[in-house]
Amino acid sequence: MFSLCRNFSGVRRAFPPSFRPAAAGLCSQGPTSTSRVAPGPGASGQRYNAPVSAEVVARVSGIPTMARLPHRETADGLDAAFVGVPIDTGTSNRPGARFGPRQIRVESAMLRAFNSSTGAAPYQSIAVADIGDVNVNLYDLKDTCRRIREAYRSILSTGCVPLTLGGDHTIAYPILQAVAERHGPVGLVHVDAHADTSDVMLGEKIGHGTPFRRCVEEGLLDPGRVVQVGLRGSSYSADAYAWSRAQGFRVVPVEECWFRSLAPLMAEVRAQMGGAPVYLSFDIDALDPGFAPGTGTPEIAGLTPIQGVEIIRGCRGLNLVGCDLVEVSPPYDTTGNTALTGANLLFEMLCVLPKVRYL
Ligand SMILES: [Mn+2]
Repeated sequence: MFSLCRNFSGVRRAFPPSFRPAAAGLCSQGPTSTSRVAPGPGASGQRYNAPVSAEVVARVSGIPTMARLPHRETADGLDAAFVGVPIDTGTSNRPGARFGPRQIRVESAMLRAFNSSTGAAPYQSIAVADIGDVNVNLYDLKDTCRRIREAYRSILSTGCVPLTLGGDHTIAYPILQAVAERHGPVGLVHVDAHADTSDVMLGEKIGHGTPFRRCVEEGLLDPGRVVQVGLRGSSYSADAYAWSRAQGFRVVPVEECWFRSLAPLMAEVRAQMGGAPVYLSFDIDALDPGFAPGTGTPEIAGLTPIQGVEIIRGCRGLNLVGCDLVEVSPPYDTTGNTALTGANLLFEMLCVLPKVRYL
C-alpha cells in the first residue's frame, strides 16, 4: 500500500518464497511458517495465517509483529489486519503514544493462538496479518489525518476489518471518515475516560480531545447508536456530557460501572446497536491508571481490565467493521504492562469479529 510503510527501511524487499522476512521465517530451526501453530483448515478449507508459536520458536526471537503474525504489505486477501498509527502530536498533556504501536507489538509476543476463555479460534476462521504502520507526518497533524484517511480507504476497499494500534485518539476521526465512506454512518462503542467531544483545543479543531465532535459534524456516526463508557474526571463545565446526550449518545459515566459486571450493560448495548455496522474505539485511559499508567491523560477511579474485557466480549454478535486501541504511551509505564494490556485487548477485539468461529 502506497501510504503504509513497506517495511522498516521503506524499501520493497524481494525474498525467495521460501524465506519470509517477518516473524514467521527468521528462525530456521523451527518448522515452516505454515505449520508452526498448525491451526488446521478453516471453514472454507484454506489455511490461514497463524502466529508463530512459542512452543517451537522462542518468544523473544524474531522481528516484532502484532501477535507474531506474518507481516504483509497490504490488506489484500485479509479479513482483518493489525495496523499501527504512531502519532502523539494530537495530545494535550503527556506525549509518547507515537511509541504505542511498537511497544504493543513487542508485548504482544505473549499472545497465543486461541482464546481458551471464550473458545474463539480467530486463526482458524479468518485471514489476519500485521500490515505495518501508516506513514504519518509527525510535523503536520492535518497532513497526518489525510494520510490516515487515505490508508484506511485502501484497507477498507478490500473488505478488510482494520484493528488499529494507536497512537493518540485524534486518529479515530480520519479512520471514521474512511469507515463512513464505505459503510455509511456507523454505530460507535466508545470506551474512554473522556468524551473527546470538545469543539476546539487551544483554538484547534483537530486534536485528541475533539475527534467525536468532528465525526458528528460530518455525519460519520449514527448518534442513536453511540455509547460512551467509563467517562469521568474533572471537566471544563458542570455538564460535561450534555453535548453527547444532546446528540442522542448513551453516556455511561464510570460511577455506573463501579463494582459491577458490565455484561448486563453490553446486552443493552447490543440491542442499541442492532445489526448495522459498528466501530469500537477503546482508549486505554478508560482503565484505571493503577492498571494502565502508560497513557497521556490519566484519570483516577477507572475501569478494571476485567470490565474492559467484558465490554469487548460483549461486542460479540455486533457487525464490527473496525476497532482501535489508542493512547498507550510507553514512556510512562516502564513495566510494559499498559502495552501488554493493550495487546490483549486487541486480541479480544479480533476474537469478536463477525466471522470468527468458536470451538
Ligand atoms: Mn480518548
